Amino acid sequence: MKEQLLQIKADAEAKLAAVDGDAALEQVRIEFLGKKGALTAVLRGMGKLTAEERPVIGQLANEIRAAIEEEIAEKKEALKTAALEKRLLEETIDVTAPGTTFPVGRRHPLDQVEQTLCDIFRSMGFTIAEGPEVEYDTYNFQKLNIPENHPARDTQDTFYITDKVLLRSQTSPVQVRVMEKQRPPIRIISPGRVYRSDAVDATHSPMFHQLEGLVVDKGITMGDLKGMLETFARQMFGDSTKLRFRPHHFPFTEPSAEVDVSCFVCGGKGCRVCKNEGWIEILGAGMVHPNVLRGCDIDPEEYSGFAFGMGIERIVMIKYAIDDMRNLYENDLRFLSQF
Ligand code: 2U9
Repeated sequence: MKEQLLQIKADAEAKLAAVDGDAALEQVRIEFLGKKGALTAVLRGMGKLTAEERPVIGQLANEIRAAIEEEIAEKKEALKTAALEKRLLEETIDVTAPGTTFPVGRRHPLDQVEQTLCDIFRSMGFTIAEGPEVEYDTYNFQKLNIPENHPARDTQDTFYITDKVLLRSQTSPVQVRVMEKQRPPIRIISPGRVYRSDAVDATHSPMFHQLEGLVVDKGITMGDLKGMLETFARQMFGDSTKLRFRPHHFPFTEPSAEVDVSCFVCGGKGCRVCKNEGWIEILGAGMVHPNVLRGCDIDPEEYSGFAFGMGIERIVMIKYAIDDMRNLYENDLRFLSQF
């Protein structure tokens, strides 16, 4: 019987060594220690033993039971540790790996330049005025000295909502509205979207942005206009920028001029940016026409004023040497992320 017990122990140890999971372990426990298990079967035969043999075998059986129980407990612990180790290996987090980066947006170049322009004019005491993009024909044309059938209506042809209501072709009606409501001194700029029925190409778009300015007060002269524009141009394009005024005609200003800046890339020698001219046209300007002042109930004998206007797209294209305006509207991030 002793041999039988030792054999059971050896069998149990061999089977335990091969166990690879909790279910298999439980199988081994039932097989050796369970009610119908090997050890119980042996102990049932103890009745046949002599009185001297019984306590000896009994003790050995108890020792073997205890030993197998301990080995099962150890195996259980080992399985738990192995499972944890496996999980730790599988679920490793590399804290040094680069994280997920989220792209950060930025302002559109048109908006950046508009903000810069506004900052410069604000620093010279201008306030910003805004008005409707859907305008009356009267404010967009009539009050700007452009009567019906005037040829300027052709170059500023726009989109009509009705006979009398249209999409503004310039931001000038904003200034007219201010002049009607406010008495001089007036010193405003009006940035915003304008519309013209132009076909799309590298330098035209049916919607673009303008920034216009207006100063009305007693004794305002063309000298004030020149000085103010020079201060503006030097802040925008650099301290050594020179200005050139060429005579021009606008219905709403008299006299009128187109204004060029000396090329900020080559300084006037001629290069790709200024198309070998040395000069770059940036805006139009002039003294507010007496008819326009009168139309807003401001006496041109008492007051005078100057006005100017520029296309913001044009300024952006000059500043960044962009040769096709369509880049500014296509929202291609490969283009926009360069600014
Ligand atoms: C009032 C009186 C006069 C605004 C002016 C220009 C000259 C001008 C163009 C620049 C390029 C339009 O975007 S563009 O095509 N503008 O040349 N604008 S003077 O004159 C005004 C405005 C308001 C009451």
